[in-house]
Amino acid sequence: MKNNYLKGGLLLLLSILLSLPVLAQRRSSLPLKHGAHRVGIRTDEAMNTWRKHGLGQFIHWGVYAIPGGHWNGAYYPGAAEWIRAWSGMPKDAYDNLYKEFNPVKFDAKQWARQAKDMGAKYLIFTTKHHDGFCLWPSALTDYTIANSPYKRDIVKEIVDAYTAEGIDVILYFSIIDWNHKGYRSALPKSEKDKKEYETFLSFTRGQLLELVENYPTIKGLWFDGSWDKAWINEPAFADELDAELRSKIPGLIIGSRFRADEYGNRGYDTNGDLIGDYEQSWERALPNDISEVNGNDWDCVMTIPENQWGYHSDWRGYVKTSDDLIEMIAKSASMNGNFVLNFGPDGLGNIRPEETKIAKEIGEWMKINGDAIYASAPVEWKKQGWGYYTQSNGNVNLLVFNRPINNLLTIEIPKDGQTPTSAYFMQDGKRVELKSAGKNKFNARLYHVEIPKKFKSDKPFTIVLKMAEQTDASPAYQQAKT
Ligand code: FHN
Repeated sequence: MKNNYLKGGLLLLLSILLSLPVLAQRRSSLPLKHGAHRVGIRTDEAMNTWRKHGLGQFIHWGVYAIPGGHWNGAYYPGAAEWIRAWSGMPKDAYDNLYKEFNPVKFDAKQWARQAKDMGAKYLIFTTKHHDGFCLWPSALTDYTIANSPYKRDIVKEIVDAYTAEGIDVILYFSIIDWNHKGYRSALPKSEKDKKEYETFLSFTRGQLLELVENYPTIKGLWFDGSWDKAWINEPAFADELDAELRSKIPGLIIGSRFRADEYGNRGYDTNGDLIGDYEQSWERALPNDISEVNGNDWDCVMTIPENQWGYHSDWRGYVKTSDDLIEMIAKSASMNGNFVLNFGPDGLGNIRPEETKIAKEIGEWMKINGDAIYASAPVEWKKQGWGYYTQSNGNVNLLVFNRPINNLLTIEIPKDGQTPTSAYFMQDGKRVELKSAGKNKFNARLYHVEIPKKFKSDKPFTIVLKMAEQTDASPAYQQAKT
């Protein structure tokens, strides 16, 4: 098969390289009951599909979108979805907001179309944030969409609309629930406290079972708010629930933020192994280098302003541009991660114009350059200042963000690496000159790809390197010669 050698060879090398740091960073090998149940990445179909997504959309939506970061004319400087925790807003007023939640402009199909146009392959959707308000008609509490003027099952509409567009859905669920009487943040102290917390645990289990049973097409659960001492102190409960949820949907994906081991270690267990299917700690930050991901699958969840997830009508500070975000998408892909961009629709169900503009610009770029992102894998060549490498379809992609003044993209290939044979622009297939530039003192082979002077682009662009093919006949031919 075409370029199978490059693909197979590099993937094999990659899987060896990716498994090494995991082993290297193991701290101990204590027998743990509730630690990681697997060392190394999951290689089943569901996870292989997730790994290829490249780009996802996050949506934070709930009653916090009504105040949109303001109360009684005062500006809340924190993340809008946390406004209930602010002394400037009475809790009662917040807890009654659901009586006004009537997002008449909400159109799940339109949101899904926009996400598809942006190039998102999966969605993470908040079913319940820390305030406890449920966007599905949970039978276990009255604090749900069913008791708002809107009434409709928003989670169902979202799951159906996105699934129909071919976008996988993962449901976000906050363990923290400020609305439930039994919820505790600190360790329950008295017997009464403990009993109440038990009601909370069984409520949490019941709600999660509702989600997997009501929406069986979902691909995963994305947990948040799992840092409370009370929750960390329940490793057996969380571990059993984890298994129970997985038994309901084959292939269900659960990241590293759900549970802790019996020593209270979250994310990575006491032995240093990742708990869950992928690393979930890359929030509003990207690794600098692939060595920082420890060979694990990972995704990065990112806000457009510095730290606003839910709708805040007044974004202050630096707001990322589509160029900033596109670079993050490329950087994530170059380190084998998915990039997930957050949207915070307003209280009526409108996606704000700034987000729509960004979605459009990202989508335009992904339409041209998406082959370098989706289903791509990292390339173990030395990083260069002009941008990022990925490999896909047997080719190596050069994602150019910083065009050099001399128009020469330098490539350094390790002495036993594959040889590039030609180069062309991904956008139109036009050939670009590829020249050998000798070797450096480490014996790495140098190449220059020359960007034509007349080529103009105000967006990052991709140059594809065709690699020398190893045909099935070559080994036999070589044997015949000797
Ligand atoms: O507290 C939340 C925050 O509001 C937001 O939902 C993010 C998304 O990853 N998670 C928590 C902070 O880690």
